[in-house]
Amino acid sequence: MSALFPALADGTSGDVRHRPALRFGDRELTYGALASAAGATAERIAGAGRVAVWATPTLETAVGVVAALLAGVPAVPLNPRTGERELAHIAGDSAPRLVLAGADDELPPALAGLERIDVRVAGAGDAPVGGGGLPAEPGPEAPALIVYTSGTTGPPKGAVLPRRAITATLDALADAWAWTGDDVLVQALPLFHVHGLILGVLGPLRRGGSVRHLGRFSAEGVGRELGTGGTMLFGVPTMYHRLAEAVGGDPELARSLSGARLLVSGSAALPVHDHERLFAATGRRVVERYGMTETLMNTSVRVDGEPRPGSVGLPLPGVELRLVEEDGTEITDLDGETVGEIQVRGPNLFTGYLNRPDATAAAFDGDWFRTGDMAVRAPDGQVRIVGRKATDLIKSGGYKIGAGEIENALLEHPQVREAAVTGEPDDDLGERVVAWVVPADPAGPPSGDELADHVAARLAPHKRPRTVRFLDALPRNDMGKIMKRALHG
Ligand code: MCA
Ligand code: AMP
Repeated sequence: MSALFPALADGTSGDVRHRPALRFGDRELTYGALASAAGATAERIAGAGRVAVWATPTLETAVGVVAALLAGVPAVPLNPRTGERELAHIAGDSAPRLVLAGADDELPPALAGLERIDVRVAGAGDAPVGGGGLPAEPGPEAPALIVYTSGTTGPPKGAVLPRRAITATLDALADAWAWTGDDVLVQALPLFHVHGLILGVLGPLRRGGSVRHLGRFSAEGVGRELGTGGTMLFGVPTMYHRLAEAVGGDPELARSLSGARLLVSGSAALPVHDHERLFAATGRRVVERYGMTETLMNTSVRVDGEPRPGSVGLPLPGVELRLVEEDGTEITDLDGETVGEIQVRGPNLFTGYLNRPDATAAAFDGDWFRTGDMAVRAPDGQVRIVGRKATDLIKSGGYKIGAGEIENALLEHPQVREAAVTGEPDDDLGERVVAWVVPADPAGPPSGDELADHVAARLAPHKRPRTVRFLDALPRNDMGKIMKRALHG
């Protein structure tokens, strides 16, 4: 009955029904129980315009999102750590009718006006999904998820992801990775972004396999789950860096990683040093894939391909990719040297930013989406990302963070006169957020911790500056524009 999740329909009968679908910590749902729990919630929300999902790393979030997809209701996953200002923006912009949450979750005032539906999974039987009470599933162009993502300036924008983008990307990855219902995915990613939610939860469910979510990342948890039946691991480079740090002194972890069928990294570049340390300790190569919230997955190293550290592989089936010069001409020479911006088109793309036709138009060159990522292509077509067009976008721990939104938050602090935000290389996070601040009173600047708390409370903890540097004045050019390149430690 579900074009997105064939196994859920099969879950109402036969063997599939008793197969594990989701496991978070020690709580598990079989396909039968998932069909029943998600079907019950789907019936309650069918017809609602749009629903927010309080996206804690729990069974309830996974069930809530599956329910919304079964009901044909677009879901907006919310980071439960989002600060008041950003949450008010997202709630106002996406205007959900309802919010799905776990029964024990406490919701913040910004969501007080919404009807709340508690997602129930405990005691779910394994009755057939949606006993006739659900509307027909919407078509492939219907919006499935709205995922908020940062730009260089202003508040985050909601990327509208249609159902066909989700099925296209998951099926292309299945082809590249020989991903089947026999796979048991291990992950510890947040469930309010594409990586953890679409690849990491909807992916296994579309294949009829299972996911084990750790709740929070730890090398020990990864070792335990891969050592007891997990076949695949998805993570951001920070997680692989932490595994590389731990694996040298932990033969058990090395054994677990060696035994996995596939280790996949994405959301940011995995440094070659970490690739090599993991290879030396486990004999396994981490496979990189490259995507974006707006495009879902564009390229990947294939499981049957030749692994090449530093490369994000080949365009996935159905994805067209080109490199374009500054003046818009396409680079046709695959020489491994000429750098151009990656542009993509295909069924994996979003339909646009919610309420932002201006930003949507600016993101496209005809029907090609401008990624802002700079890359070279080898003669065999392999893509190597070398940087980003915008220096005002920071990738920290795999999270995309716009410098502008942090600068605006800092400027709201009474003791801040001027502020500029940059990213600096960080072994663990890839990049770390650095704030350059001119205090209102040079004799009594605020503390770095106070400014970090200020940003964390308004935006989100992962956007807080990890380093704060005080200056008498920011370097500016003749036009008065801040010269960020002149700022460095
Ligand atoms: C610290 N904390 C604070 C403050 N300082 N809370 C409030 N105020 C403060 N001043 C809290 C945090 O909330 C958290 O709580 C704890 O301290 C540690 O936070 P943090 O330092 O941020 O964690 P970390 O150790 O740096 O986290 C590393 C991480 C994380 C686990 C790798 O960065 C992560 O989960 N990254 C995944 C990002 C991701 O999924 N990106 C995909 C985007 P507590 O300890 O209680 O937790 S999608 C995408 O990019 C595309 C599509 C793609 O290609 O995938
Ligand atoms: P987001 O906006 O959070 O979806 O992040 C998308 C961005 O993450 C892309 O535009 C890239 O800059 C970056 N990214 C994702 N995967 C990779 C990868 N494997 N290597 C390098 N950068 C990546």
